[in-house]
Amino acid sequence: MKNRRTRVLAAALLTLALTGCGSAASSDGMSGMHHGSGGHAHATASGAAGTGDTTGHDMPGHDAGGHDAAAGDGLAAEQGGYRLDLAAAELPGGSPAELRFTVAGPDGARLTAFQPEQTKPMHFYAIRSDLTGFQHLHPAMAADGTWTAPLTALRPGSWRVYASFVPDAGPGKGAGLVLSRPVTVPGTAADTPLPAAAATTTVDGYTLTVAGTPTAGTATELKVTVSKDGRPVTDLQPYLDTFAHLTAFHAGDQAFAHLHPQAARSAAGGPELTFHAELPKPGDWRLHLQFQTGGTLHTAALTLRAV
Ligand SMILES: [Cu+2]
Repeated sequence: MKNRRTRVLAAALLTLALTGCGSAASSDGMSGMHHGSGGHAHATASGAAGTGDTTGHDMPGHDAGGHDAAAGDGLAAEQGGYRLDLAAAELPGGSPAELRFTVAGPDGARLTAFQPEQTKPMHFYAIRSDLTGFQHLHPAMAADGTWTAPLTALRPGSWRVYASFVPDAGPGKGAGLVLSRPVTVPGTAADTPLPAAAATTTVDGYTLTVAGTPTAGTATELKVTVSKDGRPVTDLQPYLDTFAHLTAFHAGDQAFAHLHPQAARSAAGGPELTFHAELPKPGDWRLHLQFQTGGTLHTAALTLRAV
């Protein structure tokens, strides 16, 4: 299985290289940082997968790739010697809460050196087990390596929080990682059924239409078209150095994927956005697509089925 997995990844990376996904970099002084290598490495950096967290998710049948699959699904708390530690495994519900966390490096010391990715040294996400309540934050780090994520009110239930970053020190320097841990919010609240897979969704008057069916484990091109009142939208503003930011969470186990835009500022501000989908496993994924117009950030959600 490992060889097969390796070949699939090699093919995916070749595709990415050829299509220039990694060239999404930027004219703002970050060009020394290869966006592609940082952003995609979470799908390729294998090794000590799944060692830090054995609770909170099940992986029925250990699908294709066996434990290798964990390397690219964001469900491990530790990978390549880097470990995410939360100050609390339980947070109060119903009101904003600050979650402090740290990243330990392979030498055991707190990591304080991070490379910016999409303009930020740390991208932090929270999602409830029913894939509602999406939050995407950019925490601030204190000098001692303690990050603080200001979460908005969480509904009671089981949550998962993800830290996506690129170490700038240690053996994993320059390779992007996504680490996560479960967080419990005491109390009871009903789960929201996952909306059925659909090609279209609407947010704030904008209609987004997704074309393309991702195949799990391979790079698939996904086109998103934005319209408003039946007309193509062309005034998308850059957000985090791209015209849209797309993350996906897998129904059932909350596996994570960040879909990278094919082009950043070189592209027009709509109506069409192209992403590389690299979804690590088949099934339903809840996509959260963030884009900006007129200085306002919009977050659209859509269920997409990977085969
Ligand atoms: Cu972010």
